[in-house]
Amino acid sequence: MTMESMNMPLKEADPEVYGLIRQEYDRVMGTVQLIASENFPARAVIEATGAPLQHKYAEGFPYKRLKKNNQVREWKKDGRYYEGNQIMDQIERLAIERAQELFGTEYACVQLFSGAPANECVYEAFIEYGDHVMAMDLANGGHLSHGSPVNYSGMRYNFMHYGVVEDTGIIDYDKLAKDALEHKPKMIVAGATAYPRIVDFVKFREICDSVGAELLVDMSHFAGLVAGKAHPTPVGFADVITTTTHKTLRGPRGAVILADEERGKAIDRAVFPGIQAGPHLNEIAAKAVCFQLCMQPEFQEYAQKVIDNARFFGEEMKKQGFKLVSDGTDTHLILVDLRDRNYSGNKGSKALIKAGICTNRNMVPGDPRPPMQTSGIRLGSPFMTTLGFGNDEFAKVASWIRRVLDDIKNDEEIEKVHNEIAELCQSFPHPDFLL
Ligand code: DSN
Repeated sequence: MTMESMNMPLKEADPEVYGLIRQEYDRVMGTVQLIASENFPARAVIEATGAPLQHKYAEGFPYKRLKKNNQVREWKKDGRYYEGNQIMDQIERLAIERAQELFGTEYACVQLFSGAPANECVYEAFIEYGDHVMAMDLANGGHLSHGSPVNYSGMRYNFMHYGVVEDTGIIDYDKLAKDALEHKPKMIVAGATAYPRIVDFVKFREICDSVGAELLVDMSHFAGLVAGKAHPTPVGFADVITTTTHKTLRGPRGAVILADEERGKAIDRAVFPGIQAGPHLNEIAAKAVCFQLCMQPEFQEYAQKVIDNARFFGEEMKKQGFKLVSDGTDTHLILVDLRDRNYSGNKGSKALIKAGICTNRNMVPGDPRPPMQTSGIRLGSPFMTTLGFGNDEFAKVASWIRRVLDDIKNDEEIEKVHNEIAELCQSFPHPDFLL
């Protein structure tokens, strides 16, 4: 490699990687993206993520906590361990202040690399190893970082899991309240990755108060719907909130933690020096851009459209003969129960991707199959809503899914569906941001 190659554009410096990025763009462009946790970011977010801010180390925060009880942030004091962060301080401050304004909280930490470390930092800040915690069961829609035995959270803390009432697919709040009295958790985690209904934050608060537990809401999936005022907010009920920024928020990959000022100090300490080191300032800049875009009126229209599309899509799926967990959705995602078929969610999602429909297999409540097989498929509306899909298109998608899943070995039919999808996708191109 010559020194000149260091100054070449990607296309010339590394045609192999450039070619793969181009191929990924083409893959996404020619198929229907229904993975509920994925989205296409705004152009300005992509630009900020790729901005030349990656040279700088900026351990610490753009403030110091100097006042009484070390709680109030002094923005003018140097809180970094490296010199030369005057501009980075301004970028991070913008991201923090915009996150606080967008969600209406006193405190935000914007340095989190992703959702799982965000949850890790919250546990580190507020509970001790071995403490009792409660969270949604993975098979009922929870997340690995909510105490799965194969995850750090389940290895360090004593988790008890709650689930849904199998018939209704709704969280079993009565059992949760009863189990909480018995388990005496220090913390209860609300929020999930495959729960199609609105979480009742009032009930969670009451249950936490009844046992003196902290309430952590992980709103990674529905944060964009909250930001767009199309979904109730956990602010005012939760003690701490975590969210990723790349799902319904349409921001860069990463996460934030939201809380009140009082809890901020412990969160700061858990993030740095506790768990993370040098923050990624390019991603923080992109988060600032994302929060600004989420405050625009058109983002509220988008968030409502995501929900309207998911609801309509769910009804169409039912018309096509599918059973949905909880019989529908209030949010951006749908969980299809395939237990009435003679194949797994894995087989179903593999047949769908052959036809150009990208989904993920997912456990359903009471699932007899293991996680690599599952008896369900999770579908989401955010990505295709971003690209302009409405009722007509989601009705077509439901009918394509039926044609594929009614006969998953019929390659001729799968090919026909694939061609129809490729034709429709041409009318909904992704903006091509690759230089
Ligand atoms: N949050 C997961 C998902 O919902 O796909 C990934 O960690």
